[in-house]
Amino acid sequence: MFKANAHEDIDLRSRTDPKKRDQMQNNMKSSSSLSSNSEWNSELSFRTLKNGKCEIADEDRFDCARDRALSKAACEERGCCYIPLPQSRFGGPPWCFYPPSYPGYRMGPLAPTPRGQAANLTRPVPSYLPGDISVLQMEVMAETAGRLHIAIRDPLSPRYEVPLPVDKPREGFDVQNALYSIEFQPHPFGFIVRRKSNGRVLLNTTVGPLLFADQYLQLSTSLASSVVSGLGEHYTPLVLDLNWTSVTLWNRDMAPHGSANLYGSHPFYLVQEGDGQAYGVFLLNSNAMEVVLQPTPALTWITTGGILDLYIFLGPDPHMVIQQYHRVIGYPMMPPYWSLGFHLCRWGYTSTNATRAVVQQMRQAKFPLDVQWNDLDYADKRRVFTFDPLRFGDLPQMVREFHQQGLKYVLILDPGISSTSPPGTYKPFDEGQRRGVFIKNSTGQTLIGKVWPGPTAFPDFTNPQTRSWWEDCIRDFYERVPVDGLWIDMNEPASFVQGSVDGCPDTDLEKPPFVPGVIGGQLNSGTLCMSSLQNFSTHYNLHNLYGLTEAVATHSALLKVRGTRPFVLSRSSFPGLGRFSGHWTGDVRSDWEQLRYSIPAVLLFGLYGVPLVGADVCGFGGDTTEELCVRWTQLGAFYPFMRNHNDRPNAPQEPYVFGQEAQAAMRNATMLRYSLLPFLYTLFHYAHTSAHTVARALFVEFPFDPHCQTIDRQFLWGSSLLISPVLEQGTVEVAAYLPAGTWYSLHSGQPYYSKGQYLVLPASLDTINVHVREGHIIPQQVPALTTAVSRTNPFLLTVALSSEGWAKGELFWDDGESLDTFERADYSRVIFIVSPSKLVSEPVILNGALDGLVVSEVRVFGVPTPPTAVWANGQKVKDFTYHSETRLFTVSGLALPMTEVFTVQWSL
Ligand code: MIG
Repeated sequence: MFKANAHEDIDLRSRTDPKKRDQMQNNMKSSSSLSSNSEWNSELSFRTLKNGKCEIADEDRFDCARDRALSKAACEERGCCYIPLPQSRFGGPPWCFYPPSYPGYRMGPLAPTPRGQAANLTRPVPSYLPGDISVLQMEVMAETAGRLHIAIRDPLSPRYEVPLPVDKPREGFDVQNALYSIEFQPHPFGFIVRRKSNGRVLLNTTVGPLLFADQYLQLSTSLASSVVSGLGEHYTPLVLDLNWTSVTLWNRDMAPHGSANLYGSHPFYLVQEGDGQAYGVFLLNSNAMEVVLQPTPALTWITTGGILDLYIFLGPDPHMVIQQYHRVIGYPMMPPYWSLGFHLCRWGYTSTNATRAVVQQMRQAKFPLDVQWNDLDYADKRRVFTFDPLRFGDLPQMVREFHQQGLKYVLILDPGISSTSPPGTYKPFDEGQRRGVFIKNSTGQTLIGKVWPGPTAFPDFTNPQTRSWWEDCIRDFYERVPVDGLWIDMNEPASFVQGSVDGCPDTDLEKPPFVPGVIGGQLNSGTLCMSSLQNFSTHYNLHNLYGLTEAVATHSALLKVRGTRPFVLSRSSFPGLGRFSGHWTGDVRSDWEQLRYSIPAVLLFGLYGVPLVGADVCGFGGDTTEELCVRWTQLGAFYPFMRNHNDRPNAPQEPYVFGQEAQAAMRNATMLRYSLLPFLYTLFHYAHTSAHTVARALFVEFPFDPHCQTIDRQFLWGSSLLISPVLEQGTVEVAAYLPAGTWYSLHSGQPYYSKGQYLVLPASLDTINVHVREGHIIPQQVPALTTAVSRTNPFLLTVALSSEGWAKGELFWDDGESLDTFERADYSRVIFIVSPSKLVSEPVILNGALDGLVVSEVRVFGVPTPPTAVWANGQKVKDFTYHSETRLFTVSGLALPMTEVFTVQWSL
């Protein structure tokens, strides 16, 4: 069965003729048997003779010694095969691996449950793991046609389960329509999930044994192809490397690099099957985990606690997989309009006057700026909910000034609450202690770690008391400093001491029998003791949820205190974060490689349901260069979230510090973003209501184009704008892949007719290549230096005609900040349609916010011959131009109210 699957995979990916394919298949088989018969090890042939069961292809080996290194004797004691290979012990196929049919659980009969069917899994002999659990219950729930849910629990003593409010299946689903089928292998237990339409195996867990011990749960499965994305947060390309690698999911304050576990955990992967179809798998588990990837292709989940709670999404296309996943974890929030503008921050704006000066220079240099930020500098002795009386004494006044200028203001909020101020002088701590809101150590005292203010206590956001105390803290502060949003940093949570200032007890929670490959080597490195106590469970179980729970509390507090759409930006993340918060990718370095990897990072967070995401523009760590900062600003103009942010010691990188040419390039890019905000906002509306992606990987939009599978140096906004940035130093052209069809330069209207091919496009320092897809209309607005102003400016419509002369587009519009405008139908929606030679604009819903706004200009790309006359609402228009070189037709000087149906017509 496993072989059949591998064969199928080749079948799909190679697109070769069947004969060649068979040859490849044979080659594959023979090459693997060659390597396992190689002459260098005589012991090997001995074992193979003695025990034919160990003769399996190298890439099919599943590691029997993942928990610790084993000698040959110890390996064989486990009943596993030990066959060394010439590679080093690290990387490459394991030497100690399970033979096929390695003893495991035995499955009992299936019986109906209220949610599906369940069976007991029992093993007569415990596994080699301490704390083995020999009786399990598996429940299989066919939840929707595209979603299968399989949970494996301990029926005798309930274990920790992630307290995430997941979507309940709707009733009335007819199993006949399921896209999947499931088969069981009763002994040793395993299951196989197939795509019903073509029989393709999507999961096959019989490839390795199921292990289920108190602190070690393991499940292996085949993959339907090698094109796998997800399992973040890591510094990776869009498609993972399956060549005997592993990724660790454990939230950690760590600058993005190498294979390190970073700030967030997303136990979700999406597989492109190679024929346009895709599926996804979500393991709802928050414990420290490692996922082993091997070229079979296959993966092995190993988690250190909780239960195995798997969701399988059948798509059948990538977009539907994402939508099915987001249905479970929650669709993303609708961000306030202003949060799509330009944000400026740095660590080291050391006073209100320094901050004011930055804003003033931005204004003088005529750069758009919507949101000014302050980092830790504002806080008195670095304690949150205070401000420095000397350097930030007039902070409330400064924020009011910013508001008068149409700006918003955000500041940083760390979770650590200083614990060493004299009693009676720091209310957040005193009050927090009184209300019992902090995480306790294993003996019940407030756990003290160390962060920026020195010794600190950590709020336990799983405690309802904590959430109301947090709201009170935010309200008290807001009454003095009316912030527009909050930036929640260090919420992995990060601590500068290991575990606590008093260390941690020596227990199995601190030092589990298996520790995934975490930075620092121990789970409590750079964070709290695993044995510390939260309301819901131990920190051991809840660690990966800390940032999410803080985001929930912060979102809810802002909502109550301000009454408008909250803006929260969180560093740490877990599935579901996007319902409450955006994300930035942390402490990226100012270099070209980090610029390049910011694209897959942004695209992956789209898969994870956090569309409001971006990297620090121009880089956070180290000095940027002018050229890098220009290119980064051009790319950053197309991050869904755009913030320039810098670390304390570095050369300044506000756009106005650079030479005139660089400034002009940055200004152009940012202005271009501002002109596109109506379109971006409409995309966010569809993310919020339909789980569409905003910054979109090409494979999601063009699943049938095999070239798009791995592209992550370019991306789309929605389905119609293709962004192809320069990512290398000293380069003034870019090799851009254009999927088949006509694409028009957003700048000039120049058409490119692509068969689905790479084109080398000029990209001088003042340009970012952006192309509009044929058949689409992009709503734009005359840009301004703030969204407060740009939102009132005239609209522009950019029309990219299909070869038959058609195009369509739309606009979602509301006041940009009220709560639940869509849910309350307090919004407008306008549809634009071009049939040959005629644009019609039709408001389908009109509830305010569009009053007084007009369309002033229509640009039509791909008009084959010069129009001779133009009418708007039947009236002749004089103000139009046509460029025969580019086939760009522009009608200007219009003032067509957005609230009314209008037409623009031209004769050819
Ligand atoms: O230990 O607040 O990622 O954006 O400027 C560093 C200071 C703490 C890390 C954040 C960074 C922020 C910095 N913070």
